[in-house]
Amino acid sequence: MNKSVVLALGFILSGMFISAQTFDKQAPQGFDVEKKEIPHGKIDTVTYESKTVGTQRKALIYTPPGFKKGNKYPVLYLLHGIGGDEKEWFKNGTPHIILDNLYAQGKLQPMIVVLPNGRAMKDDRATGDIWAKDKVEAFTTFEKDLLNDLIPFIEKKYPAKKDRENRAIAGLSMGGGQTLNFGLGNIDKFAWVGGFSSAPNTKEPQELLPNPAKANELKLLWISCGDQDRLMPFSKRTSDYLTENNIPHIFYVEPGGHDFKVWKNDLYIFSQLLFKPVDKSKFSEFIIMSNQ
Ligand code: FER
Repeated sequence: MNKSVVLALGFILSGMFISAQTFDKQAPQGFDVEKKEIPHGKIDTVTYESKTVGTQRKALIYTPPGFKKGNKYPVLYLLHGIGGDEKEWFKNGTPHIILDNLYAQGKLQPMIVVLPNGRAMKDDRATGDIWAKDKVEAFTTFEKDLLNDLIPFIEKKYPAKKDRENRAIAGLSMGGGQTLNFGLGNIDKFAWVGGFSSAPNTKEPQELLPNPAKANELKLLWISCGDQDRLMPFSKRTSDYLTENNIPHIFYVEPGGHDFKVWKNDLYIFSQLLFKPVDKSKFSEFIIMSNQ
């Protein structure tokens, strides 16, 4: 074979290899184990002024290995659950380790990940009665804080791409409900939406998406849940409504309950799809990995 044929073949094969459409069905063993020898991203804590709440609020930011202020990056907003705060993902989900490992394998589009505190109230700690009415309502208030305070802060302070196609939102449980409510309610702001084990705060499908065809403007609509999770009905009713209305989406049902084993796996799979070309005809291949 001459040199140009070899080069062309190599190019085609590597393209197949790194394509967004080759995906793991579940995270392999060791995906969340820290590897000293690979490049690491960086976690920072930032404080921003919230006009919505009237306080200074905190968020964690993960910037990828090789991060350069001179480049521009897409941004993923990754939300926590009812018992958590801005540190919940970091402490229990180790996104920095999962994503470092994926970067080392060339499996991610470089992105900034923002871990906000989704309980938008003056005392936003996950202490006392986390089920109290005002604390649960603060998860609704967070929509304003996110859109009007946090996103503008991030886009001013970090080298972020600012268009909807470079903005993703995902979250677990209460944060999954927030993701679907805020993401589908603001399709002009987010093109990538991922609800992991979404909680009862998820709006009813007809309220979530009164004009279902609008969701065709999304690059990716992801709904996932553990097959043993008692909150499954909130994911299933949403997916069913989308299916009835012919809206392409991923409904990823995995073995497991309502815990970080599931959410770490979700982050592993979901993050690899972000900010890459999408083939919606492949979405059905994600359905049901459970009961094997
Ligand atoms: C509920 C059950 C679960 C609920 C919220 C949750 C507000 C959230 C769980 C989580 O975030 O892990 O009835 O109502």
